[in-house]
Amino acid sequence: MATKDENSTVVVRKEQEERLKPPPMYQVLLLNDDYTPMEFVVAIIQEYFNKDRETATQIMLKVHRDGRAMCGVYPKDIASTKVELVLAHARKAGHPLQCVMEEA
Ligand code: TYC
Repeated sequence: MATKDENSTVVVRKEQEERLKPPPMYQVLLLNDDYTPMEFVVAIIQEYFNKDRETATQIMLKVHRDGRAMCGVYPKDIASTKVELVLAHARKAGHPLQCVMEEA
């Protein structure tokens, strides 16, 4: 078992690491479904993930083929906002498109 001194050292080291560590980043992914039109997904990727039409099309096709693909990597609050904006846009248009975030 660690002594009190060793425990204090462990706590201080962890606090220092947390202060120095860059914040965790989150990848935002789109998931495939059978109903959302391909063209709608391409437009979403262009609008919310700042991709050109060619790149957006490649990402959409990867989702269609593999079931999911990454659209970008962001700090937590930005990733979360993008997920909410994409879901709100898809629901308003009547599409079941799913968008999720995962720690990178
Ligand atoms: N699979 C959809 C279709 O065939 C296209 C699609 C692509 C849907 C990507 C969702 O995230 C998605 N219309």
